[in-house]
Amino acid sequence: MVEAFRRFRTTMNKTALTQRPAWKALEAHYQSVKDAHLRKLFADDPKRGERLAAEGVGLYLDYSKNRVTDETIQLLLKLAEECDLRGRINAMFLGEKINITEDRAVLHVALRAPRGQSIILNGENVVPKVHTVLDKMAEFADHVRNGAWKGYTGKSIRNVVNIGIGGSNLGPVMAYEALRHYSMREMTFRFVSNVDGTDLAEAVRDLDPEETLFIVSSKTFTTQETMTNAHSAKQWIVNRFSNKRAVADHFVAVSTNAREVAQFGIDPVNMFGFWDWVGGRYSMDSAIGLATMIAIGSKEFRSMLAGFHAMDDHFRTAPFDKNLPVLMGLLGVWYNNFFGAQTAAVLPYDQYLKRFPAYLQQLTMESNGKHITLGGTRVDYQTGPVFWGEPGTNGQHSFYQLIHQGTKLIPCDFIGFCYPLNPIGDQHELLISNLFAQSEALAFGKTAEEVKAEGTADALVPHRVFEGNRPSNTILAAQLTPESLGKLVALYEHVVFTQGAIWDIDSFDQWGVELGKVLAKKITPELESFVDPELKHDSSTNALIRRYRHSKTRIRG
Ligand code: G6Q
Repeated sequence: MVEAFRRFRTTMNKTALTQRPAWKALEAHYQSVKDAHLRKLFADDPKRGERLAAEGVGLYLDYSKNRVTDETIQLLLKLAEECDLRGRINAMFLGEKINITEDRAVLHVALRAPRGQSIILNGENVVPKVHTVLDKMAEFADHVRNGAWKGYTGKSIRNVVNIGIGGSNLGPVMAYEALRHYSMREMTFRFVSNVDGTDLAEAVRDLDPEETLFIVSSKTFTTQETMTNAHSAKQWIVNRFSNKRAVADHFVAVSTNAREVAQFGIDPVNMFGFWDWVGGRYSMDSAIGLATMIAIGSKEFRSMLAGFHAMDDHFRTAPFDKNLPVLMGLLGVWYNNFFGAQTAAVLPYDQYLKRFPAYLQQLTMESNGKHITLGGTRVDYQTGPVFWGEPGTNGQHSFYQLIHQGTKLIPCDFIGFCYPLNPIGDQHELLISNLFAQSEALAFGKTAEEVKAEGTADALVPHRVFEGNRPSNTILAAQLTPESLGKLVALYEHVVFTQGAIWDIDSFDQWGVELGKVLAKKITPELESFVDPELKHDSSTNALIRRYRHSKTRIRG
């Protein structure tokens, strides 16, 4: 690791972000455009809506409803150059150890590289290894889907339960929900993550153990929540069959830790591997996607990978002014660092994408929620915003009020598909007209004159005015397919990358999750122990522990 830091320090451009000429120019530029209204920007440039758009690998990005001028975009692109975004992209694709605090390469792009491509890491081409695992997954998925894989009593598998948390859960569950339309409907898929016993209990309560397969998904195979749930699931199986040998027929593992997998009782033959250069939140297209592959089949899974790869190529090769992830990443920086926006919303107008915002929360916030630069100093600017969202149109009837008329600026990403997967009457037209209407209303609003002209009583006029000038991107794709999902996820992965490069942070570590884990380990035995003087926390934590013990004892009786 020391070597990684040394190597990095000699190559890094030491100019602090806020001292860069483009940053300073953007600060000055912000003062001149901050009050410009989208109404005027559109009125002055009738072609703006077509001009400020970009298309890549079948995704159409309309970024015209952003509070930018051509000069803003030029300055943001200049900032990207000054921050050597191009160099950082190349470094990632070349397998350099850009995750410097963990001294690791960041090669999720290799997970979707086509057979025959070469990506060299430590002198070895990693692409063949990726395809060996994919082939093994495909063979296994086929066996489960066609009933050839049998449980302990000889019955075929009808239920698959993925046990994993964080990156080993959010990607698989998001992808399963997103691609449910393509999934094998005769089978049931469940995803257990929380150490709260309710999660496992509710997931298995109506399942027949004879027909249930557990996938224990854990890169490390030591994560407390996952291993606790996996051991409870193992007990559920052993209790049912009164024989430990049943474990081998009802459990497979996805991990990098063969030793722990074998110790758990899973035949290492049924372990699907991946590598330390795949970060948890970037792993849904590795073996961590096994549940997804069983659900949709290996052909569709590979088409999802092709979608990822197409976006990787676009990100690597497209000029920055036509590069979707670069443009979106820079626009995010513009609002985060110049307008002071604290949050960003993602609003997919597709019910299948209901877990997409939760997935993006981890991707964006775990990656860019950092306050130390690659050089080891504290940043003097804002980094990653709070990311949140819900599918439309549901959100319209809850939190959109605040986006339209609240006091906070919330840049939004609207996502829509032109062809529905479930055409029922005119419902899709209603859905998409709502999407377009929302971005229009946010941008242009409604003036006091317009409200008055409708005959509104004077006292009500201010309440019914929409100021507008609320920025948004709209991303349109033809249809939600495995391939378009791959493109969409890769788009956001690279948006995160772009922003991390600008903010000069390590988007691939997650030290911020460690402290809580350590403290929880210390507290667990204290909840059961009644030797009060042993409590050595702050007075608040001590009081909470005592309160918990007391209440639990009273309920237990
Ligand atoms: C993601 C993080 C984290 C990780 C989980 C699960 O980037 O590393 O969310 O995925 O902590 O870890 P395991 O897969 O090792 O159980």
